[in-house]
Amino acid sequence: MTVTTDAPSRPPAAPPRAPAWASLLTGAVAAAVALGTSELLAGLIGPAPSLVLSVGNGVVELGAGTPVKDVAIALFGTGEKTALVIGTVVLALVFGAVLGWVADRVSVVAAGAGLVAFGLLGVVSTLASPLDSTAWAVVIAAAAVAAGVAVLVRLQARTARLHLGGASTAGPGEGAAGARREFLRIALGLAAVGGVVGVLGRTLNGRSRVASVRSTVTLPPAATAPEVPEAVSFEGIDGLTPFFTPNEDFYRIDTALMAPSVDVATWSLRVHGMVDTEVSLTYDDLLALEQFEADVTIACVSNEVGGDLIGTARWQGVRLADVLAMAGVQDGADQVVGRAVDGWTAGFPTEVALDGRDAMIAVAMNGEPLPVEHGFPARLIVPGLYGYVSATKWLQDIELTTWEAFDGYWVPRGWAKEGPVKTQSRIDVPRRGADVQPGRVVIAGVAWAQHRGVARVEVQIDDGPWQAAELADELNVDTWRQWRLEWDAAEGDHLIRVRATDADGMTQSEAPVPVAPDGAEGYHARSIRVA
Ligand SMILES: Nc1nc2c(c(=O)[nH]1)N[C@H]1C(S)=C(S)[C@@H](COP(=O)(O)O)O[C@H]1N2
Ligand SMILES: [Mo]
Repeated sequence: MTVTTDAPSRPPAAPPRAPAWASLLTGAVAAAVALGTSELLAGLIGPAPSLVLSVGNGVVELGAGTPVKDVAIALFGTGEKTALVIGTVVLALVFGAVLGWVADRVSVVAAGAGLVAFGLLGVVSTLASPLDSTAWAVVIAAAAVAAGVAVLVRLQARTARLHLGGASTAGPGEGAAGARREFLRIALGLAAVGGVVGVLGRTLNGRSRVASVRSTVTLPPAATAPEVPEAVSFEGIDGLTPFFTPNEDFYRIDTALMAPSVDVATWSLRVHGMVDTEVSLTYDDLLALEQFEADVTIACVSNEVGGDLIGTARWQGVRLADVLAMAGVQDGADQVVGRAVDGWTAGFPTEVALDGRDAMIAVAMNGEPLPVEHGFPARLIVPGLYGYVSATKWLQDIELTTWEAFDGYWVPRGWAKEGPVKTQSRIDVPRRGADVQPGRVVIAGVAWAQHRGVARVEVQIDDGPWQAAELADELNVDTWRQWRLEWDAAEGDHLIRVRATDADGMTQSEAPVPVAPDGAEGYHARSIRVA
């Protein structure tokens, strides 16, 4: 039996359809060019919303608003941000592919409308963001959609020829192959242009500019700098968390998909609300005020038992109390609200700012101007409180108000209004899955009870008694303490548990409690096999 590929006798039917793969590829390439265009324009214009970031931000905003409170904050770790951006790009390409199919099977107009809708989604997503200029968002989305539509129309015209190629002069096989090769060359070429232009846009964007300004900042010397005795750290315990967390390893949590780029030339910090005189400080003003340094361990309320959303840094800055005194806090102003350039807010009791603890407007972290991700040019650090109620990064505004008059960003989203850090302890070594040999084994980790201080850490192995661990020296009540215990390990499976007691005599509670609404509770445990 012979199979004919092109029956000459068949009557001419509806216009030939492009193969599905070509339709899908056409749409995906159109989407890639649109995304690339938007990234490039956003990069050229400066800190302006690209389609990817706007749509991604919309997703973040939706996520933050859901009743799934436990996941909400956890979503904003650095890794998840990359995942979110990649996810947005992949979804956009898939959506584009569908539009390519629509263009060939339904109508090009319908497909074009789909691209316009995606652009509109980007614009709508920027509406809620005070950082993004809506005008620029419209310009960028319009240009991106136009580029996408142009590519879609031009490539789509070629997908028809792909089919015609089969009936052309040189014989069925060769004509089709030639047309296919040419189509692929153009489509993939355009996709590559979209990708290159997109990456270029990303590198051009404002963040690299703020980073270069940041590198020219000279920090003023601090009037007071604490001594750090060596005995705050144990020597030679491989895997034990270092006392100071290097900036590059410091956890990052925030709702910003891209860290805001703040131009220190135009930035100022405003102190207002229930004050006698409004104060406005430029970056230079802030650096000219008396500087001090403080070592503080900050933690995220969404840190799970045993988690690593916690770190210790040497912060430099101005006492918050000094700046509040310049403004003159009025009676009844019992809440301090920090507001970031992107509109994020956090509020805490005024009392906490004035009770003598090292609450500060920080400008430096571990001897460097604040890294962009950690709030450049200025942020709040309040020892003893979780970050979500206190540690406003990219700070631009401090408002004195009443406790009832305002709720910070996370409060209406289901998190507690007050966020004192809970006493916790963590096992660092032996590491999970480590191969432990019988004999002398060092168990070690860190414990924290900010602004109260850690008084005791105890370790339990299997059903044995709670044994007192050795504590490294305390630097101050606002920093964590390392602890260790030597153990003569016997072969077999073991469970190690740890618990800390703060200087008020309160031992952390054993019953597990989830992170929402005000921080996890429970003992960190690790099971290990000794063999
Ligand atoms: N502007 C802004 N500041 C913010 C946040 C945010 O989402 N936006 N998140 C807060 C939270 S929840 C925490 S735990 C700390 C984390 O600070 P880090 O990223 O420097 O570790 O920043 C706080 N400051
Ligand atoms: Mo947090």
